Amino acid sequence: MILIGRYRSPFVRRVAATLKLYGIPYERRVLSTITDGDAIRAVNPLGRVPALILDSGETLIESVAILDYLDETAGPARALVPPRGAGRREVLQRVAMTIGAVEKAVALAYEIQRRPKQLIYPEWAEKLQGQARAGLAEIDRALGPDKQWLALGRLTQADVSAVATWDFLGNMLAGTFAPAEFPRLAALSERANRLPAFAETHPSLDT
Ligand SMILES: N[C@@H](CCC(=O)N[C@@H](CS)C(=O)NCC(=O)O)C(=O)O
Repeated sequence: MILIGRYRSPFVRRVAATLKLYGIPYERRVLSTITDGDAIRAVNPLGRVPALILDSGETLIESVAILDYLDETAGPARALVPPRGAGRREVLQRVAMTIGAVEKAVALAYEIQRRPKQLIYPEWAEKLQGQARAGLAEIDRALGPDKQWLALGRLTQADVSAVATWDFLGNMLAGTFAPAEFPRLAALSERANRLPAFAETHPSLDT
C-alpha cells in the first residue's frame, strides 16, 4: 500500500498510526499540498491528502473512509472502532468531536498563516479558534482525572484521532493552544507517543 501525504496533516497521521497499530506495512509518498499539487491531484482529483493506494491499484480518499476500510481489514476483534452498539457510538462521537476541532484548527492555520496579511478576516479567525477550543475542551473533559484512554478503557480510534489532533496543534499552532489549557489531552499525547505507532508517525519526522 502507498500512503500519500505528510504526517504533519492530522488526517494523514491518524491513517498512518492506524496502519501501524494494525501491523499493515505501507510505503509513503511524502507529498505537500502546497508544493506538490499536481502530483496529489493525479492521485486524488480533489488535491487533498490522505490518499491510500491499495495493492490492487484501487485508490481510497478521505480519512474516515480509509479508516473504515482498515477496520474491516483488521477484523472486529482488533478494530479500533467497535462494530456496533453503544461502544461504537461512544468512540465515533469522540472522534467526531476531535476531528471537528482539528478541522476548525486547520482552517484557522490556513487563515492566519497562508493568507496575505491584508486579507485576513480577524472575526472569522476568532470564530474558528473558539470552535476548535470548545472541541478540545470537551475532549480534555472527557478524559477525566484518571482515564488513560478516551473510551472503553482501551486504545481506540478516539485516542488515535485525538493524538493526531493535539500533535498537529503542537506543530502548527503551539502559541494558540497551550498544554496548560488542555493538560489531559497533552498527557494523552505524551503517553501515546511512547508507542511505536505514534512515535514513528510523529509530525516532527516530516519537517
Ligand atoms: N476530510 C478530509 C480532510 C483532508 C484535508 O483537509 N487534508 C488537508 C491537509 S491537512 C489538505 O489536503 N488540504 C489541501 C486542500 O484542501 O487544498 C479527510 O479526513 O481526509
